[in-house]
This record gives sequence, structure tokens and C-alpha cells, in this order.
Amino acid sequence: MIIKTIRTSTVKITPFKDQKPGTSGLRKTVKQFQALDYFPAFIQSIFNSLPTLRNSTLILGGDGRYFNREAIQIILRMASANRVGKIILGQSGILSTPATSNLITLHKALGGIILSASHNAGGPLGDFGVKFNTSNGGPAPEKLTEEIFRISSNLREYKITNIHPIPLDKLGEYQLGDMEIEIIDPVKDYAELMAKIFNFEKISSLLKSDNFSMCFDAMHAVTGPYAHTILEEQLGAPKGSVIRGQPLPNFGGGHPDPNLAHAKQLVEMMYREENAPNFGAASDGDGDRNMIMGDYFFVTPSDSLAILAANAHLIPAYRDGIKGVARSMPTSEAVDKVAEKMGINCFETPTGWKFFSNLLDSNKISICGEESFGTGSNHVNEKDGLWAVLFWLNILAERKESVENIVRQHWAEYGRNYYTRHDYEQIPFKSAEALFENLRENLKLLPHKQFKEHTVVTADDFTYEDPIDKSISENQGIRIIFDDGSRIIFRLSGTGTEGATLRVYIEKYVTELDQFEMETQEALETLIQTAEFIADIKGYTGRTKPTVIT
Ligand code: VG1
Ligand code: CO
Repeated sequence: MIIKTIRTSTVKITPFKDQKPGTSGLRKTVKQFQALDYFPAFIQSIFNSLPTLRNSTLILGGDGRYFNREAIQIILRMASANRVGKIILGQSGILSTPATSNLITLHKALGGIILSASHNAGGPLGDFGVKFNTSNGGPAPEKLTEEIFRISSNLREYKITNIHPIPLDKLGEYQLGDMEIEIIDPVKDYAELMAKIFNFEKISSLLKSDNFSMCFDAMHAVTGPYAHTILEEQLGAPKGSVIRGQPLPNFGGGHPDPNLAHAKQLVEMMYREENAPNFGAASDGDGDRNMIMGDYFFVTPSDSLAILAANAHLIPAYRDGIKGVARSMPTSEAVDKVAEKMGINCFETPTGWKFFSNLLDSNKISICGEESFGTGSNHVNEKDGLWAVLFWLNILAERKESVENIVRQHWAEYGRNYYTRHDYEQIPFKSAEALFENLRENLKLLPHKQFKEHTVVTADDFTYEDPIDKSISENQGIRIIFDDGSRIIFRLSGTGTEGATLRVYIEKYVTELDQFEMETQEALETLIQTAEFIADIKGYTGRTKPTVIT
């Protein structure tokens, strides 16, 4: 369809001063994004940061949350006004983050815009977000997000055309003035990529066998259509293996956050006394996170990363060995032990996927991940929820053991890293700042101090130097490391929209078989108390316990 009569107008605005992208794009409440000119201003800032925008191709999609459709129509009108050459758009405005990343490289696009606030709640009173990924498929690096922010703080106008909304639900092509729009099936290319990486035949026979069952909880977020197609239609898992598979604007009222606190339905099913599925998994709003469970068993994301690395040789795409691995600094050191044994490099990066990009691009690593339920590889430059689920299924199909046995054997071989994260949400900014100021002031005094049975060896504020472009990222989290290798880490979240969220990460490594049977919070009890004491969490925030424990 050709839409000819379009008029471009330039809208004058007063610059917005708060459009600073966080760990993963710009996240604000839906209400803030709906405020007059707020959303177009940020899109114009992204456009202005791209010198080769004219005649370029961009990929566009989102996780289906409230405001997704309106936002897409605005972007289409602005893209045509800004002389973009072509927009490749997911049908109904749907594209997961990893699928977008794949499409960017597949179509040699200049980049992609992903409309998502990931695991944050949606709906009219929830959150919305905008992420920009560059031509390598990866999240915009800090240099670019800083540039976008700088542009937004001075932006005085944006350009937009005045056309009626484009129908988003039908596949097809449109011509908007000089700009082409192609509406594509969001699942097809991604599913083809997965079939190239994994042994679909083996996974399929596992999923079809009578003594195996699985449940994938799509949390009414973006992975529903992907999971229905790949797991049920292509691999033959019985219908009903995917639950909550329809993307809804408010995610059915929940947080699309795949963890023990928010994926309640799945967790209850997996902890059933009888007839629990053999394998359970969930993904988040935009499909880049994963939670893995077995029958009456939870796999911590840090362990999952280590287990994927240790078993990579079982997967067709990684059969010839992996180059190296990386983890974010707060992620447990379980994967380090695997790398050591394999004789490959293990990189420690700040939190946020963008820090893995250079390592992936330069072939220094093949597999990487974060404690926050995110794992991925060099197949796309993003974390990828369903990829991790298929990886696990492929391992299960090869090893023919339970999830629990695989994890326990891993501990027996490499030792166990007990791990927990305590989040204190919606703390007033001032209190959070004061707490960190105090922590930083006391860092120098901590070494050699003893807290219960642990003595501090080092205490610092994590600085990262990118091994490829040598860029420096400072203040990436306070690290306290003890003599037995235990660690406590404090950092502030960069994805929240209300107040500050304090994240406390606690880890302890044990190697003796009889130490593996403790409940995590119990095993970490003294370190948890030490963390609360050192940061004086109660004194600064008034909180006596965390909001969420994962
Ligand atoms: C959180 C996680 C981080 C992850 C980020 C984006 O950031 O801790 O590991 O990369 O979310 O994930 P923060 O700054 O709130 O701790 V997603 O799934 O929102 O794109
Ligand atoms: Co996400």
C-alpha cells in the first residue's frame, strides 16, 4: 500500500532534562512517557545521534506492553519525517530483544528500537521503556547512550509526519512517502536461528517422550508466540506446555520477572509434591531473561551460566569448544571455576549486557551471563531467554538425567557457590546516596577487619577497563571480598522508575560434599548479617528486611 499525501511538521519543544538511559535503555512510568512531547523527544534524540540515519534500515518492535502500539505509530511517523529508508517491524508491534538483535544483523540494519521496560510491571500505571541497539545487534554502548542523553537535554524540536495509523496486525509492505515499512513475522527468523544452534531432533524426541514433561511460563509477555511456535509446534511439546502464552498489555497484572517471587504459578507447579514437570522455565517482558527449574528444584542463574559453559560441547553450535566466558561482577564465580578447568579466559564486566558486546564482537568469549537471570552467547549480541531454555533442553536430551542431578554433579566437580540477591526497593534517593557515601568513606578501613568468621581481604568500588576499546567505567558497585573468597556487593539499580533500589549480592564458595545441603539463606546467614551491618541498611533506610529475595 502506498501512502502518498504526507506532510512533515516540526514541533517546537522545551528540552527534557531527565532522559538519561540507565542499565538498559530509558525507563519511566507510562504516565511520564505519555506526557506531551516526552516520547517523541527521546526518539528524535536517538535519531539525531545517528549520523547515517538517512536512507538506513531500522528494526522496530516491542514486548507488547501498554503504550507499545501508540509508540510504534509515533516512531513510524517520525522515522519517515527523518528520512529513514526502511523500517522492519514485528507483526502487531511484537519483537523480543534477542529476535530484534538477530534481525539487525540479518538485515545489516543501522540498529533497532525495542520498546520495553523488560521485567518491570506494565499497564497504564506501570512502566514503559525504549532501548536502542546498534548495527552489531548489541545494546547501545555507554558512549552512545551518553550522547543521546546530551542531545535530549538540548533538544528544541522534533520532526513528524501526519498520517493515519498503519495497521500493525497484517503482514505486508507499505510505502510512506520515501520510506518503506515491512511488517514481518516476529518468530520466523529467530526460530530458524535456534534450529541452527541446537539439536532439534534430539530435543523433539525428549519433549515427545512419555516420561518427560515441561512447563514454560511466558508470563503474558513477548516470548509467548516464540514459545508456542518453537516448543509446541516445531519441537512437539504437548499443547499446554506453554502457559500464559498470550502477550497482554498489562502482563495479566503481574511483574513479567522470571524469578521465584514473580513466576508464582510456575514455581507452585514445580514444587508440587506429585506430578511436577521434569523441567520448568520462564522468561521476562522482552524475552531476554530466563529462569530454569527442575522437579522440586531451582537453578540459580549463576549456576546455570556455569553449567551451560561446562556442557557446551553437547550443543552442535559449540561442539568445537568455547573461546572464553564472561560474567557481570556481581554474578557468582561459579563460571570462573569452569573456565579455569577448561583453560579459557573468564572476563568480569560491570552489570548490563552492553559490557559484553565488545568481548562477543572480538571473539574473546562465546558464552556470558548475569546473576539477574540473563544468559547468552555469540549467536546474537543480547541475552536470550528461549536460547537458554533450549540449551538446557538440549543438555537434558543428551545427558538423560534430571535437572537436579546435573546441578549436583556440577557442584561435586566444581564446588558450590551459594548465592543470593537482596533487593530493597523504593528507597528515597537521599537515603540511598547517604548509605553509599558512608560505604565509600569506610572502604579503606575495611581490609583486615573481621566480621564473625570472615576477614576482609579487599574492599573497593569496581572500575572496569574494556579490554577492547579501553574505555573506563567507574563506580560499578562496592565489592567486599573475604579471606575464604566470599563476597558481598552493593550497587544501585539502573532500571527502576520509583526511588532507588539497593541491591545486595552475597556469595560463599564451599567445596565439601557435606556442605552442599543447606538452604541458601541459612548458608549465607552470617554474611547477610555482615552486609546489613557494614552498610547500616537499617540506619539509612529504616528497612529491616529486603523487598525481594532471589
Ligand atoms: C538489571 C539487572 C542487570 C540487567 C538489567 C537489564 O539492572 O541487574 O543484570 O542487565 O536489569 O535487564 P539493574 O541496574 O536494575 O540492576 V533487562 O532484562 O531489563 O533488559
Ligand atoms: Co529483559
